[in-house]
Amino acid sequence: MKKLFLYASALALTMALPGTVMAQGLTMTNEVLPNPENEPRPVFPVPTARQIAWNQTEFYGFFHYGMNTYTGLEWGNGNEAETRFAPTAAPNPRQWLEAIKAAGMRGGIAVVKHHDGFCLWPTATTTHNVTNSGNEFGRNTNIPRDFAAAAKDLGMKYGFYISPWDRNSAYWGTKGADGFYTSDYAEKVFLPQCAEIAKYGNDQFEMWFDGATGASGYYGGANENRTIDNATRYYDIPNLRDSIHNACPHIIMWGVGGEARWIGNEAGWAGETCWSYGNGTSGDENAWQWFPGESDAKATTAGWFWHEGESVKSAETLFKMYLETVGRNATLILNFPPDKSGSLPQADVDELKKLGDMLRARLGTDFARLEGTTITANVTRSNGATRTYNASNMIDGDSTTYWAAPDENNTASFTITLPEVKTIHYVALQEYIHLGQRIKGFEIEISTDGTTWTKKGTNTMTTVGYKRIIPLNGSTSNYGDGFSAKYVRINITDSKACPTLHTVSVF
Ligand code: FUL
Repeated sequence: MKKLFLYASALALTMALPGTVMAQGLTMTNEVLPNPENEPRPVFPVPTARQIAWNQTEFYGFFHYGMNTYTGLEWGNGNEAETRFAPTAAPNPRQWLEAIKAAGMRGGIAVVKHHDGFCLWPTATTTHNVTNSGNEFGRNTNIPRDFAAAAKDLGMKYGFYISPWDRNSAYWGTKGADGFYTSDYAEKVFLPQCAEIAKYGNDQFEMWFDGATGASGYYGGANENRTIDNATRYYDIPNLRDSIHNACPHIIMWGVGGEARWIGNEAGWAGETCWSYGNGTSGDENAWQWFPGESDAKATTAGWFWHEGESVKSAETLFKMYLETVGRNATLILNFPPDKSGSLPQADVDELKKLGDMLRARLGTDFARLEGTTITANVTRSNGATRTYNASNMIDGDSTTYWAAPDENNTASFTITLPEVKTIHYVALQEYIHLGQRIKGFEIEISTDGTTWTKKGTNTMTTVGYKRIIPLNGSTSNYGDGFSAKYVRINITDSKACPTLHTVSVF
């Protein structure tokens, strides 16, 4: 009776929907879904909403401060006496954030526990924390509390680096009688620590989830070598990520967390070809998971932590890093280590100000947004019920409106006409990545009269993604004298599907 009923209802469905196919008891349909806005179909993979918001942070600071600042180590062993943490003044995260804000950074990530396990806030999970430190400044330190409060006050995004590898904890890397790793560390230490931190602010934008897999350490006095074979399995990442998202809905879990990737070097550059999926400097055009790149780099000459005698890299060097990361579809997290006083050295603060001035002077005035600038495209998708796909959407300053080509066009060309001849240095493009990263090749031509055109840019103008900034002289290290132009033409020569762009800028 039951069988007969199922058969009858399947038959009814088959007759009701044109193009319906029956296979092994499953009903599949090739019915075309309504698309009143005539939006292009997405090219998968596509980012989550929190990944898009994370990408918009673009350029942010990194602050390595803690026990190592006082021992001179880069990786503490985990057995350092808590009293060695003795700041010479009250640590001042607000000063860190003000300094990077002056450089145009939109947020920061503070280390609150490094591999040595010393916690920079009063925690119930271990005695290896600030409450047992060497002086009053140390005992009153609470970096997550003060960092989150200052960031909110300054209108900046914030996040934390809580090292998963903990060379102090007795629980880290332990195995049960059955020979399998236990979940003790994640349950008794790591997750409770994340929950404690979330009390200082649950709108964190990123958690740095380092992939270190162990080595020798103190481990609660065991003083032995401990390693884990697979960080994703050991930390039970899918479940851990869920728990962390429940506590902090906007967090992108970087690295082993699986939501943003390491760019593959610590020198501040991404590949000119850079997909937001796959791994390493260039990603992989055929990968299946959205995994955008973040480049972590040191702004100073020694380690991640502060060391006597180090100096800060020049604004010009840091600007080059910016162009080779933010300008190549990656984000840039730039490290500035606070010194023993718990503040950034004045030389770092001064260089950050110079960098900010340089960024504003070189990339602060978009000629494409000038009154009187026009833009035309050789192909434009037809309007939807409320959306248009006009070329003018690329210069309206609104990242939610975009230009798109019709489905049949994987190549296209558009021209920006400035109100008058300008000296220009850079062109920036931004894809509407909600619908996936699509562009695979493009050219830039400039002209003063609209008749004679010259090709400009670098040798590898392939991917665009969230943002691509092209130096028209082909150099990321030499600003140069610029080029005179009234017309800028972009030819998209290859794309996975009809291209979409929400912004084009000319600087
Ligand atoms: C690495 C760590 O081992 C370094 O000490 C530093 O924190 C760097 C940013 O990440 O994996």
